[in-house]
Amino acid sequence: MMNSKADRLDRPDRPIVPDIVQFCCQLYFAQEGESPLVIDIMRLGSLKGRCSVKYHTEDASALSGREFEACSGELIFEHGEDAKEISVVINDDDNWSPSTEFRVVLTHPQNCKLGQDLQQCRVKIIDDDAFPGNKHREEIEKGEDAIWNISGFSLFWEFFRLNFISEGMAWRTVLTICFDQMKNGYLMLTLVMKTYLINVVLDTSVSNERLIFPDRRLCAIVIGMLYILPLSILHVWDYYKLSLDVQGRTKMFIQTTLFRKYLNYSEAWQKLLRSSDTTWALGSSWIKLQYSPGQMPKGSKKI
Ligand SMILES: [Ca+2]
Ligand SMILES: [Ca+2]
Repeated sequence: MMNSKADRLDRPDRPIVPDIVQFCCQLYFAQEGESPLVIDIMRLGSLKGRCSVKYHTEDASALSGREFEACSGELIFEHGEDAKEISVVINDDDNWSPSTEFRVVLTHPQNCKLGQDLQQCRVKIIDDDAFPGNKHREEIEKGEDAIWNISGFSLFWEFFRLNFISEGMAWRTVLTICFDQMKNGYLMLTLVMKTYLINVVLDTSVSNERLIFPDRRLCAIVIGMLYILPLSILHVWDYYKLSLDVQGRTKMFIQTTLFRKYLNYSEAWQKLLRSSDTTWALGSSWIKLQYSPGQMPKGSKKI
């Protein structure tokens, strides 16, 4: 049986063994916006004298400045103190995402040592937003029948917004939209050149004053080059666009976020989904995975 705090302080005969400072558990959960998250640190041992540890947060799938605010500092345990707290600000947003996590790490123990297995802990941030956005949250929470009543364009726009703000998608999308206009420009150029070639260059009854160069042959050669040279630029762009892979990244974003969402379901929730449904949802659709809170099995916990 563990001795009381007073017993431990009143036993001078106890051999000098450094106190242990560690987290109370390996995993903490925080709901988006439920801030600050309080993380408990405990000190085990004689509690004699003063000891201290430093702490800091480390990014993982949750990034500081986005899902949470980074923090660091020093915890000083005075004589007899056996508990401290760390407060971490958890941010809230309106963007759907899977659960993300970051780490809090203890370092630099002074007059104590760190617990072997609990010198760092993970913090899992549970997303509280509807897919693909909160604009249609009410209908989405009512279930599949209500979802079908949502305007298709509005739903698409919400998905586009979600996809656009995902990592690396904004500049790729803008670049693709802008540079794809080169094909429209080339089409316009060829239409103008065809008209000019037929109506002016090849029609010898037309006055030479309308030629861009004094010689008709030279005009034809220049027009021919203007047909061919832009094609090489368009080809280079098409080749580079393959590496941007906007379509592939969109699919990957949905598949990875859905899979991570599924892995964070409680056992009761995972039992609700047949493996065939999961495979189908990951491969072609995702609507089945987004259950509303009202559909949660009794006594289960969505994590
Ligand atoms: Ca939120
Ligand atoms: Ca969110």
